[in-house]
Amino acid sequence: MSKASVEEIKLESHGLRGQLAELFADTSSPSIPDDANILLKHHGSYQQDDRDQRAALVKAKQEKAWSFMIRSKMPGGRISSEQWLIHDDLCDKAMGNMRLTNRQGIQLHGVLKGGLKEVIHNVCHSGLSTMGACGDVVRNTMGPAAPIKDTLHADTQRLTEEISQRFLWRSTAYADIWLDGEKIDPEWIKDPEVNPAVRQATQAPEGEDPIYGKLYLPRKFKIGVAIAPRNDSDIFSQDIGLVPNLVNGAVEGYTLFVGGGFGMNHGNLTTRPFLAQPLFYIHRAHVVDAIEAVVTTQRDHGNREERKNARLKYTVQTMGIDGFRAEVTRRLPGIETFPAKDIQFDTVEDNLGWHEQGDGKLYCAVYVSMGRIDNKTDGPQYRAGFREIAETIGCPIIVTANTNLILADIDPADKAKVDAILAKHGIVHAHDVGFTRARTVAHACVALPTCGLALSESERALPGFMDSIDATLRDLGLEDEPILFRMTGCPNGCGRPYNADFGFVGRAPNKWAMFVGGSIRGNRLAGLEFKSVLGEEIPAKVREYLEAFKAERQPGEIFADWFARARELGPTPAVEQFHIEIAERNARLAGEKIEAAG
Ligand code: SRM
Ligand code: SF4
Repeated sequence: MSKASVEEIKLESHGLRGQLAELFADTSSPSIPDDANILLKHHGSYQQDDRDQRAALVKAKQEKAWSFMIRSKMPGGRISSEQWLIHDDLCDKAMGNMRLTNRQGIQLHGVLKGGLKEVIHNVCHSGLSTMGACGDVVRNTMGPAAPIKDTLHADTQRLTEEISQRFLWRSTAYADIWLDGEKIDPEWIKDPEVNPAVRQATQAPEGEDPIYGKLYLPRKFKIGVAIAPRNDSDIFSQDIGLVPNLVNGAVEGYTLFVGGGFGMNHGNLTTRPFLAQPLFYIHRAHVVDAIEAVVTTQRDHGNREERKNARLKYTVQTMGIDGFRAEVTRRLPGIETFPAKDIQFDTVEDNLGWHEQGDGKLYCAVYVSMGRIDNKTDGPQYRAGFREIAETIGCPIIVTANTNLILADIDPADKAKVDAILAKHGIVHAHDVGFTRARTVAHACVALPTCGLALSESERALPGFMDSIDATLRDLGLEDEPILFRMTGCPNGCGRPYNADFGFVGRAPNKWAMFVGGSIRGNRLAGLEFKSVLGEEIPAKVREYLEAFKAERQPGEIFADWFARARELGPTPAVEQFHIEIAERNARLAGEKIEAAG
């Protein structure tokens, strides 16, 4: 589908309505046309087909095995136990499981066309929404996962909700199509604050969207908030990253970073990952207005001719950061902006295990393998375990950006009970794991069999590779080192591989490009080390780097800093000085290695 036609489809959609209601009422076909799928994304769903079955079905000249993926939006990853149980029930309408996403959302895969309306309806009635979870709009806003009860965490969570409110697309189409035009019934929204998204959407008047206009944004748009030094929402990979600044016990303002983004195409040097750059610091009262100024600058200046170059990162590069800043501040008349604060991060990891949260209660961050909540026959029974916790403990639950789960607000008297439920279902958390996967972040994007863009396996492959890599780490005595491993099934970069210590990027079945030299802090891009590595070669390749690290590291030096020193990149400096150098290095390596190979 060419870029122009996507723009035209949005323009003519009457507030993203199109023919979706009619298409989903039609039971004669299991699928919808491509142009309808483009609109459907804005409603939080994608049409997919089962890639495991595709070749055989095509060969037999049969219809592909069509189904739909549905993505629930939860600012800062917050979900109540009641909402969790509704999503757990909905797994039975999907593939029997759900997938935590690395933007703190939840995906259900494999929902059949006839069941989509019921599933979206139930997500909404749980008090969450799928509206704007995908499409050319602002997506789910990420925030610090830990439920610490202090001023900073309260404010960052409030900000994720304010952002979600402000940038929801406005049209009654969503309510008309999925909720039969139903207006909010207070009976099913226990706390109206819990579900501002649906409330606002159902009450919004038809007509041109006040922020997005008729064309919406040129491309998807992502926002994340983090509290230094924990960069758990990976802010340098976001279109806008935000970091609060505390003065005299109150949040005075936020530093904004702009123009991060990871999608690229193998061999297309006009596309590449970028880290976000500092824009400015602004007082708290003006933060959401400043975000709107960035969003509308992208709306008006983003590339609407070529979708591959339409993300904010290219707009920032084209305008230059100074020109971009000038345009954004022009849209904030009378509002003062200040130089960005110097912010240092130490990790993108989750703080796994049990912790005090500051109000006498506890939280427990539980490792979830690849974010897949299912009942494994030969492994953890995540679905049953978390269901039992939701039913018996009834605590708030938080999805982290590393696709782990936090059980929040636990009474210390219930700690043993929670541990017993987890243990009963074979779910270990950091205190029991004792090997690298608890310490090291290892994430893979979804890829096969559902992702239509996958060139290789990812979620189904990484755990196997990590078993070998874990063994190596233990063998070398490096099992407690913070090292970030990420994998994707194609260069779109959903698993955020380009700022990992090791990033594996799918090229073809059982072949990955291997990037090395990002950072556990999330503030450095990795470089392409090998254009194509076979799956069976991955553990040995990784071992070479780990052995060199062990031999050459200085006392206390982490992998990311050793790599920078060994490659004469220097110690990791502030992002603003470093990102251009690394982006250039990446482009040079990509040019030498990818282009040469064709
Ligand atoms: Fe993603 C498209 C899954 C986070 C960059 N992404 C897709 C689609 C929808 C495939 C498609 O377009 O047909 C994938 C659905 C697979 C499936 O079967 O579920 C998909 N992306 C995911 C998730 C589920 C991966 C995960 O392991 O959790 C994440 C959902 C987050 C959410 O809740 O919203 C997900 N995707 C990301 C991230 C990471 C992030 O946002 O922090 C990125 C890189 C950051 C960025 O956006 O630059 C990312 N996804 C992409 C791209 C490349 C965008 C670009 O600028 O080029 C695509 C393809 C596209 O948009 O054309 C894509
Ligand atoms: Fe699919 Fe590629 Fe994203 Fe993985 S990185 S989920 S293969 S689009």
